Amino acid sequence: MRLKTLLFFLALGPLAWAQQVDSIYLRQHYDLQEYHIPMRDGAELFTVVYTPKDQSRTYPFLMNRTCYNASNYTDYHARRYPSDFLIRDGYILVYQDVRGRYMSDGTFDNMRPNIPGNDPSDPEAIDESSDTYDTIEWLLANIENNNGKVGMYGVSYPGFYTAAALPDAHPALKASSPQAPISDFFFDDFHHQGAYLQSYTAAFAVFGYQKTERTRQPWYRDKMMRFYEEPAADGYDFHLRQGPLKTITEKFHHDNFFWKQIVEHPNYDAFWQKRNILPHLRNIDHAVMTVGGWFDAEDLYGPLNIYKTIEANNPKAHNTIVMGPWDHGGWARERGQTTHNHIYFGDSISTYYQREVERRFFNFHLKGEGTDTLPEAFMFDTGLKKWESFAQWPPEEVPPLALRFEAGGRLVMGQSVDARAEFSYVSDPDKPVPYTSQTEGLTFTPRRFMSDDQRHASRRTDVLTFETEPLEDPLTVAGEILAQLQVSMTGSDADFVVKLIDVYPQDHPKYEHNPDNIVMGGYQQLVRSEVFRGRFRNSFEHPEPFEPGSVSDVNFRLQDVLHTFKKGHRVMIQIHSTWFPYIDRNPQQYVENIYEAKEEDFVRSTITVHGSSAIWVGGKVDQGNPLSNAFEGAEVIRD
Ligand code: PG9
Repeated sequence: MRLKTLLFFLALGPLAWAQQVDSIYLRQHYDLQEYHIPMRDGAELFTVVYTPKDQSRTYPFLMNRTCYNASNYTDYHARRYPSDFLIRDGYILVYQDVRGRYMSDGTFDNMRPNIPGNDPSDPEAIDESSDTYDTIEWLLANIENNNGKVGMYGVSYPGFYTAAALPDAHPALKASSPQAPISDFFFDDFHHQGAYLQSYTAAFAVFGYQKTERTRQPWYRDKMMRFYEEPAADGYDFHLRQGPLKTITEKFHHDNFFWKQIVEHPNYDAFWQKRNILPHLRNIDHAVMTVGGWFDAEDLYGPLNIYKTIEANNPKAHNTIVMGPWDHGGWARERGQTTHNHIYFGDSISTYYQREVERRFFNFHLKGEGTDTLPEAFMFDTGLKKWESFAQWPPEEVPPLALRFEAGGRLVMGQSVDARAEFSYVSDPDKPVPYTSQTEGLTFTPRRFMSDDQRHASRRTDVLTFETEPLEDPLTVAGEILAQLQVSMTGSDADFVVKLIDVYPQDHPKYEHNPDNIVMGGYQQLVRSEVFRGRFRNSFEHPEPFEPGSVSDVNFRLQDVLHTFKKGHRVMIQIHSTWFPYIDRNPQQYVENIYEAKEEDFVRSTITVHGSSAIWVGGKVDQGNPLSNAFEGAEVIRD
C-alpha cells in the first residue's frame, strides 16, 4: 500500500481504518455478485454473494437475511456482518433482502407468521422458512465451490429471520445463530408485556410502508422525518407535549399500516399470537447458538425465550446461549473498552467473543475445524465482570431468593414480613417517572438506561424504594426473576415497573473508565427492570379492569440476570407505575383501548403494594403465573 494511501486511511481513525482494511481485504480475496433468486411463488429475492477467489477448496455459506437493505453490503463493505475473523477464515458470504424489502419482490409483513410444514409445490404457503429453504436450494445448485453446508446469523430483525428459518429447516442448514432475535412483538421491541414503547415512535416509519418498486434507497425516509420536525432536545418534554397516543396517530402515523395494526390489536389476539415464532421452534436437529446482551433494551425477551423454548422442545438440537455485557448488538462492535453507559466491564470483550466464541461455533459446525467447547450457557456476570460457564440455564440448583418489603424502606431477603403492611404512592400521569437520569433527545430506540443510575427515581414520592443493609458477603443472582405483587388502587388500571438495583457504597471510587466523570459513591446501578400492564394480569388476550379498593394479584416475569452484588453493596428494589417516555402512560382508569384514550381519561391514582408481595430472584421461578401461557404452546391461530 502506498505511503500516501496508508496515511489517508490512518487519518480516518481506527474504526474507519479497520473498515477500510476490511474492504481492501474483501476486494483482494472475494468476488462480488448480485442475484434475483426465484421463490416457489415466483417472487424474486435480491441476494448479494461474495465468493472467495481461492478456488482450491470448498466453502460453506454464511447467510444474513435482512429487512435493512442488502445493498448496504454491495460495496465491498461487510459492516461488521460477519466479523473480520470469519471473513478471513473464508466463507461464501450471502446477504438477502427479505420479501417486500428494498430490491426484493413481494409484500412485507412484520414478523411474517410461520406456516407449519414445507410444500414447495404450494405457492400460497410462503413464509420466512420457505423463502430461506428456496434460497438455500438455489445457492447450493448455482454457487460453485460450496461445501454443501449453510450457516445463518443476524442481529435483531435479522436475528428473527435466522430463528424463523429453524422450523422445517433445509437439511443443509447446520449452524444457526439468532442474535438479539425478536421472538414476539408483543414482548419484544414495540411492546414490553403489553405496554407500548413510546420511545419507539420514530421507528414505525421503517416498518409501516410498502415500497412500490425494487429500490436500493429507503422509501419511507420522508415519513420518518415528520417525527423530527418539532424541536426535541428533551424527549421527555416532547412526548409529554404530545398528550395521549391518539396524537401520534394523527400527527405522525395516520398512513402507517403497521401502526394501524398496533392500534387495532391492543391485546394479545390472533394477530400477535400467529406472529410469535416460539411455538414453531420444534423438530430442530442442528446447532443453534443464541446470543444476547444483558443491557439490550430492544430484544432481551427474544434471545432468552428462544434459547429456553428450543431447550425445552428440541432434544436433538445442539442448543447453547451466550449473554454478555452489551446493549443491542454490542458484540458486533468493538470500541476497545467495553462500557455500558457509566459502567466499565473490560477491554475488547466483543473481539474476544468474535474470535473465541462465534468463530469457533461456525468453523466447527460448518467446516469441521477446531472444537466446539462452548458450554451450554456462556454468561457474563455483570457484577464480577467476568465470564461464567453453566451446564444449565437458568441454573436450578439454587432456589429462588424471596425479597420482601418492610416499613422504613427496608428490603429483607429470605425472611417473612408483616403481610398486613401497606406501601402507597400517588401515581400522576401528568408527572411521570423519567426512565433515565439523563436528558435524552428523540431516540430511534432507547439504549443507555439499562445500567443507568436510579437516584433520580429513588428520590421521588411516587417510587417505592426498598434496600437491604450493606451485604456482609457477596450475593450472586443467576437466573429468572418473578414479581409477585399484591396491589390495590383508587383507579381501575395501572402499570407496574419493577427494578432490581445494585447500590454502591458511599465511598466507592470513581471509575477510571468513566467518560461522564460520574460520582460512583452511592451509585444505584440498574441491574434489571421490566414493566407490566396490569390489565393483562390474568390473560394477555382478555384484559380486565381492577376493582378499585380490592386487592389483586399481579405476577409477572422480569428478564433473567447474572449479577453478583459485592460485599458492602446493597440490593435495592424500586416499584412505580409510570416510566416515561420509554413506556406510554396508562390512563389509570380502564379504557377499552389506550391507543384511543382521550386527555380527560388520564387520572391520578393512589396505588398500594401490600406486604404479602415478594420479588423472587435467581434460579427457575414458579411457572405458575399467567404469563407462562403467553408463549408455552399458545394456540397458533391462523386466518
Ligand atoms: N429489533 C430491532 C427493532 C425492531 C423494530 C423497531 C426498532 C428496532 C431491530 O431490528 O433493530
